[in-house]
Amino acid sequence: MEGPMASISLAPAPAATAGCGSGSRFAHVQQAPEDPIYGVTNAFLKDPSPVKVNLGVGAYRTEEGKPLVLNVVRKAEEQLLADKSRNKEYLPISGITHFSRLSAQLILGSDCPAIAEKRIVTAQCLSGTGCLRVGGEFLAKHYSGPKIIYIPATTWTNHFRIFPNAGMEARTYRYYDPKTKGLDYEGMMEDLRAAPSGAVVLLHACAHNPTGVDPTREQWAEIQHLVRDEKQLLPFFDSAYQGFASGSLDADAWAVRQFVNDGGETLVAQSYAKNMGLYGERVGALSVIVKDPDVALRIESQVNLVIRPMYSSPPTFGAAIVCTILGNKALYEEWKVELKGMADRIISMRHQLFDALKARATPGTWDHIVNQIGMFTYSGLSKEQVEYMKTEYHIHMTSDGRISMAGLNTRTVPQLADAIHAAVLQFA
Ligand code: KET
Repeated sequence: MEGPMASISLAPAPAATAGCGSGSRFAHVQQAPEDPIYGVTNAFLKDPSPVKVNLGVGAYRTEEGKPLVLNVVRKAEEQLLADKSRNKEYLPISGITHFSRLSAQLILGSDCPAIAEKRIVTAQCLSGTGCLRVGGEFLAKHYSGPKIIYIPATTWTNHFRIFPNAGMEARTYRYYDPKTKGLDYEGMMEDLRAAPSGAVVLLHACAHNPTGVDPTREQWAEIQHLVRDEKQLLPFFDSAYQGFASGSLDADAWAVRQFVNDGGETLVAQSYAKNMGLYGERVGALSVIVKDPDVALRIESQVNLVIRPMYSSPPTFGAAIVCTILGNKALYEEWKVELKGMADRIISMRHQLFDALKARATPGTWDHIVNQIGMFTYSGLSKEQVEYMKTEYHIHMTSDGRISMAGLNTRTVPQLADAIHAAVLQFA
């Protein structure tokens, strides 16, 4: 064998020299592929251009291009720091109980029967990703149906790793139709209909990432009928953008509430990364809604048993911020205004980009820029076009053509429009 592998013996090393041989015991480790989203940030950081723009990761930026800490978050932090009775004890395995209750109310509505009837288990987990991971492992260990999760064929790339790592088999259902730049509704229904009865189905609660394409309310009703009545699938909602899609927390929770309020069993992973701007604080809530309060109690014990050997218990500060905001009427109202401000700025970026492309008479149809929902525009630009825009215009985005609209501002819209225009002409 040639190269760095050559010094590795595949035969067991003699006991006396174990661990002290000439080569590394890890020399066989292969370079992992870069994460499709974090990789964009890395390339952006390495780009020396003063006009570089990062439209990769879904993280909100102000009109000045800066990360935003919400005012309500600052106020909550000040209150927490001033409270000298606070300590640094471990939280319970499933986090702050008050946080869990407030989170369940936020996503399901405070009048949700499942909450009143104690048919819900909510655990504070490490942001949306942690909720999906813990939920996935809980299902892999305890779900009585097929341990298969159906994921949209185009989705947040991490879904494809989270569920197999948790022990679930991941399969896909058709979701996005590149021809119409809309929902492949027929394909989705056909694939879910062909799934084994009782399989798990991952649904984006709103503002589907990366496509920005959500089912209509009529389509949701038919999906719900298929999931509940025809196939007895188990819905697992990923809610990473509540409030970010429309600016309304209630409107963006509509689909989740429809499913939970029909009395069927449902899982929900909630993230506070985007809607409270708590990205790095890693705050989220996993809810398992079932039919019976006794079952809920036992599930709680098993969710704890998933968490305890994984990271023992969650961090305190981010969840305390969320509790402070959700538990105080004035702060809660202020948060809703700030959240709407972020959603509105993103929507205005959509219109500015659309107008800028129209003004340049860029070939193609661009209606999807204003029609898609949430943080991203799934532009339809090819890998080559994305690469061209990076080298020629210092615009960084994921290779699937996803544009984080939250990373744009009035100053960078013309630069992006110029780049798209040139890329479209270059690779017509
Ligand atoms: N679900 C979806 C659909 C999602 O887009 C994200 C993050 C998450 C879950 C997880 O977020 P968390 O920070 O764990 O609460 N998406 C953006 C950031 C990332 O890739 O981590 C993104 O797509 O850019």
